[in-house]
Amino acid sequence: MFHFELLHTDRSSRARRGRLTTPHGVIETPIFMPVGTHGALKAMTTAQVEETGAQIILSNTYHLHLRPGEGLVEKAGGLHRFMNWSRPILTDSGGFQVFSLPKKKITDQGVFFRHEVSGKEIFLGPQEATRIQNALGADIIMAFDECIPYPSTHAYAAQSIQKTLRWAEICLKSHTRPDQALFAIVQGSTYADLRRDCAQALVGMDFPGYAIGGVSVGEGLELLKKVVEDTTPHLPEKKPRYLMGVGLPEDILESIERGMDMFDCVIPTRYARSATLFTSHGRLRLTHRRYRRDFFPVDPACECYCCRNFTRAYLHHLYNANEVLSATLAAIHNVHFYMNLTAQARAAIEKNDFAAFKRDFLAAYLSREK
Ligand code: PRF
Ligand code: ZN
Repeated sequence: MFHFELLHTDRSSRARRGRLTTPHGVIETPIFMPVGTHGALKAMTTAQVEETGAQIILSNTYHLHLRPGEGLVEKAGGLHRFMNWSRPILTDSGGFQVFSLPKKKITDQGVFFRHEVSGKEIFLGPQEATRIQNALGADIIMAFDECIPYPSTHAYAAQSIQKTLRWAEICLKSHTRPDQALFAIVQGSTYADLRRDCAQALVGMDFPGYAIGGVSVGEGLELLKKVVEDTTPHLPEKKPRYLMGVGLPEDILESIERGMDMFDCVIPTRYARSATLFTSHGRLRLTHRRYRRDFFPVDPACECYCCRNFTRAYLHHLYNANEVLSATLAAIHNVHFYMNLTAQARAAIEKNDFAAFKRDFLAAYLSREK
């Protein structure tokens, strides 16, 4: 039911071309997963998400547990049917969302926090996170981990990975659905020895996939690259590798080059709502006056629904008029841009040409900020 095939490794870098088979279909890697925190990609219908070419989307245990509750989602026939998305879904465990809450109490068992709306005390731990994800029914579910802030001391990070490792074992034991793949998460901050220890211990537990967590917490691209380089040598070659919460196009390309297969981030949909659109020649801020009479598409080279049908001047107008359609059209374009980015990366790996592709893409993309 779940199977990863490593099809090819680039000859010019460590980039990999793979294929992940799940109960809801096949995912060609490297892949970017757009984020639908509450069971929806903000401002998009699932038909629009499908048209961008998205192969898998991400949703969140923490948010769906608080509202509407996994019991209701289960009653609706699972998350796929509830949100009318028939392709694969991955749910994050909440191990990042709860740790970013302002008022929480972390113990060896899990995390206590207050319900955002009702004020009720809630507990989330490895057993709870796994039970909730089993009820939601995503194809890939994540272990409950501790994502610590950057910077953290070596001593604190070392203690924390012990907790993440204990929790990973509990997740493995609590997991009841063979039609869902449970991925482990490697933590260890920016310390190479801790990343190695954590990865080796998790690999010993034999998960079907491994994620690198604890990144995109303000460490910057140079340290992100170092964490990936410190961790991947300790991960199995033949299992998928997921870099959590990453990122900008340049972060994704650098990490693909270092052997990562899967990515997720709110950036394409979030930036869409603040008028920032990605193009092959850099980002556009469509609220700028210079687009008032610009009757070109957002990206003349893009084949998305937005670029085929609308102009920069029209989007500029929609943002000025506060029309919700601006968010929809921009999200369609931005998600399509990320899908196209990873599709081009896959094609380049197949041609053993990833390094040149990355160089040329970044040269054009970073050439100007508009
Ligand atoms: N752990 C989990 N989800 C995550 C992360 C993590 O470390 C990150 C990295 N900041 C994003 N999403 N469970
Ligand atoms: Zn477009």
